[in-house]
Amino acid sequence: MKNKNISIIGVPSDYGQHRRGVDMGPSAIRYAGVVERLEALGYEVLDEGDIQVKKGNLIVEQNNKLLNLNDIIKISTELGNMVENVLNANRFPLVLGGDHSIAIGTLSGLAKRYKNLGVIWYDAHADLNTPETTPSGNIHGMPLAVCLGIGDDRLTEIGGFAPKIKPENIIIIGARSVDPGEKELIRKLGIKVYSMHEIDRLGMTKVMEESISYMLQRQVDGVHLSLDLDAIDPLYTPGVGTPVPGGITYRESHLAMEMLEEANIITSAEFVEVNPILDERNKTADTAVALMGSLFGEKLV
Ligand code: 5AB
Ligand code: MN
Ligand code: MN
Ligand code: MN
Repeated sequence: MKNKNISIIGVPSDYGQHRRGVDMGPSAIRYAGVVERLEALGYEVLDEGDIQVKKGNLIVEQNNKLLNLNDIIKISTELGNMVENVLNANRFPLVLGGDHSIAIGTLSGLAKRYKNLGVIWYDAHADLNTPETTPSGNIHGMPLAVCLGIGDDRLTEIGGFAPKIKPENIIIIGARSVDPGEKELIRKLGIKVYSMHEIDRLGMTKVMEESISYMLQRQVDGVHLSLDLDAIDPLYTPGVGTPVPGGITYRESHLAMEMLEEANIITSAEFVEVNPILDERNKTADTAVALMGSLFGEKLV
């Protein structure tokens, strides 16, 4: 039975990376009509508002391997609590970013409820860096590693326990910019990845069929969709901080969302990295909301 009650949580944080403006992502997505779109599909949508994020000058220190660590700890802790409350109210958490570092908070809340959580990481990147491997010091390149319990303790222990997820319960879809340390971790942990190569070769239909059966085989008790808008080709989503050419198309992404909806496996979702300052007339937020439409059951005909 599908959860017809959705709670929207905005996380206006740009602390996980260098490019300002991604803190306005939740506003851009609201402006693109997320509430109306989901209500039209028969959902009861409650906008819980935004997590408190302090605004000010970002610290840009040289040789810092964990930029804005303290702010990210604070935001993640609050977001984790919020997600936990939403789950306790039997509502579907729909988190709007903000840069991808916010996934640390989302997953810390989800992991309190789901002990065998599946995660679909839809992204051009693997987000598996650590303070040792990061080329940038940006924490938005680390959240998947953090949730696996790999990295700085102050991040991995958010919520009071680690790890939040198991490597065999993760599927990365859309990868095409993966750092050497991340590749090593993928191999070592046996994380399942459908890179652009597999998407080209198998087609999105097969990729999603396999992904869905993989999750069912793993007997997960929930599946979280963490969707970084940079998974999609920058042609359709130019408003992201780290665009990589050669991405997933608009239609392939809709197909992926439609197949997840048909399989009825998604129990929470987050849409991240929408930066309206870098965007063209809110195109990226519009794409995010259109994809949410498909994820929540919109039909073309
Ligand atoms: B995103 C890079 N791997 O660690 C790094 O957008 C990019 O959340 C990370 O996927 C991109 O800085 C993080 C080079
Ligand atoms: Mn990315
Ligand atoms: Mn990401
Ligand atoms: Mn990015």
